[in-house]
Amino acid sequence: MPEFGTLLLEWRGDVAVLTLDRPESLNAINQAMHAELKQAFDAIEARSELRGLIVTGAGRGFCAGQDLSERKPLPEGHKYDLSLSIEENYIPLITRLTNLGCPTIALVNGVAAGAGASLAVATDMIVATKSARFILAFSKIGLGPDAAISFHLPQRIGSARAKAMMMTAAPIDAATAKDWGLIWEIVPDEGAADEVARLCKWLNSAPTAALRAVRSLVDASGANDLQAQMALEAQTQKALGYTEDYTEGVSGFLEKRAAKFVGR
Ligand code: T3D
Repeated sequence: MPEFGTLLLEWRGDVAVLTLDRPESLNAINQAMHAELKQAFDAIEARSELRGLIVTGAGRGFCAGQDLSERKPLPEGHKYDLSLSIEENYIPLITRLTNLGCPTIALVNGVAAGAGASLAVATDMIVATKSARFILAFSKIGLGPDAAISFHLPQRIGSARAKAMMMTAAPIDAATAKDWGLIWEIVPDEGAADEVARLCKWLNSAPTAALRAVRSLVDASGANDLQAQMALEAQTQKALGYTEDYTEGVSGFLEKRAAKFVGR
């Protein structure tokens, strides 16, 4: 298991728990964290049995986005080319997260701002603590949205709310985020660790291939027409029908006992 300075990566069974660990800056992503995120994803993707990923933050924040102390104004006549960092860091990060062969969950334990909010919204499911806030802070520093938030957010909450969130950078609290369908569940502030344990237990005993199919189907539905989507559902059920978990799930039902899924 690699040792990191800006992250913690631990395994709970076959579930990876990735904790952003720069609490003094609300887990803002600096160059060191970008590099370690790449190594962490190398380790996660290399795992032979992978049944889930939970991303969370240390301290009172989830992630405050790009570390702005690395974007101090340059001498006269010089400017940053921000596309370099986005292409080098954020696009690979979001691509790897959304392509992972297991369900992904963000446990948003505090403020999620800028690309930190983008990271959370790119997961399959968000659970947030009561005092969590989502702030699309980009416009506050004269930037537009990035790290795929302009793709994911309108899908989650509709374009009117997404545009207003991105234009105003107004903080959205957990209750409003739940009301808008951005997050699945709210847990007490002091309950984040228990929630990670509960989610790990669920993911370690879930039919992983079936959950992965949910993401693939829902993601494909935006581009498919009805017939194409139903055809994809049929092909997906064909593949799932061959899994050990389907045989076990039906056996469990018929024998009136809880199914013991192995994730295959
Ligand atoms: O550049 C590129 O590569 C392009 C890609 C850009 C992607 C982006 O993410 S752009 C958006 C960057 N993020 C922000 O603009 C958010 C900046 N932070 C804030 O607006 C506020 O900190 C929060 C609303 C998130 C939280 O406010 P609050 O009052 O709860 O906490 P605070 O006091 O502002 O922050 C606590 C500490 O964290 C503070 O340090 P200090 O004063 O105690 O030494 C603060 O400076 C630090 N911090 C917070 N966010 C960042 C940060 N340090 C560096 N970078 C940050 N993004």
